[in-house]
Amino acid sequence: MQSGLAKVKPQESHFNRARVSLRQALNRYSQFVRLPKRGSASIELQAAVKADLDQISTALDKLNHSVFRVAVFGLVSRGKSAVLNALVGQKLLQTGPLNGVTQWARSVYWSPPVSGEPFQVELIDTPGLDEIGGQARATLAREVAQQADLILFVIAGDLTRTEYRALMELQQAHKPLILVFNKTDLYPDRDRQTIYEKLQTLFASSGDRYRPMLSPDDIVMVAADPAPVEVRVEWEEGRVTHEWEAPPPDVDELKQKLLDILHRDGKSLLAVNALRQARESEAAIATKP
Ligand SMILES: Nc1nc2c(ncn2[C@@H]2O[C@H](COP(=O)(O)OP(=O)(O)OP(=O)(O)O)[C@@H](O)[C@H]2O)c(=O)[nH]1
Ligand SMILES: [Mg+2]
Repeated sequence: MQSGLAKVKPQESHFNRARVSLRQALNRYSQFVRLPKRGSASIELQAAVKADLDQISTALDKLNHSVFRVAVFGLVSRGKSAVLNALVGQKLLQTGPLNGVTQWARSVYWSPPVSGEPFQVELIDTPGLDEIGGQARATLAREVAQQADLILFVIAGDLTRTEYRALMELQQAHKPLILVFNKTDLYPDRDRQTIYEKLQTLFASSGDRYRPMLSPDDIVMVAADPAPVEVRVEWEEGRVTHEWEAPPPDVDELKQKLLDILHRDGKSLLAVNALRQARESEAAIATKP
């Protein structure tokens, strides 16, 4: 006999359990904030707990609104901002040939067409990892990576040693990671393929704990802002001119990859990350006297 209950997908059940758990954590600790004790020390303590509670509340809001965060990292001028512009289909973020165009983390929003699941995707742009001072760079990268549900790492050719190290650091956030090989328009087909194959080989042996745990499937090739090409224009009267034309962005492979991940794992990833954040906030509350 068929059960009258609708079958709940595992993704949904993780998601719902995460919501219940976050709501319970909020109730548990908000009583503490609502019933203030006397004395200035306890007022300070309550203020500190309130900040942790706000983080749990933000995590719950993010779950309730299915906001999926994608953060982009890479060295200066690899085309991080251009990749995000190409995904949203608008030039919202400033791009340019000088190093260090992006100086602060900034978000743009993308509503991708995922059947049945109205995800809102927050795309977080960041400054080049080699742009701002050492400690500040590391702290910002760690904070943004912690808040993200997925990380894009943009390169524009062979992986440099600095990029390799940065990838290793980002891996510590334990988030799914896509390696985006941008500016492919600048390479002849054969060179582009050679670089791609080298990257695939580098990540094929991910069993080695000193190598980033990326699968070759997680490497995509894009041209977010292809350089203008000279085109020959033949006019009706027989006149021929040469003009420069910018080809449209090509980020289809990346878009498809993101849509697949959202569809397959989006809700589970949201749930896992919200719970992780709540656990960190609860641990922070527990350390307060
Ligand atoms: N040829 C080519 N140029 C690109 C491509 N994507 C970006 N660029 C150019 O590369 C330069 C840097 O692009 P940005 O998007 O500003 O790079 P970024 O990584 O955000 O740079 P910072 O914010 O300075 O770290 C710009 O002049 C872009 O037009 C591409 O696919 N092909
Ligand atoms: Mg930028």
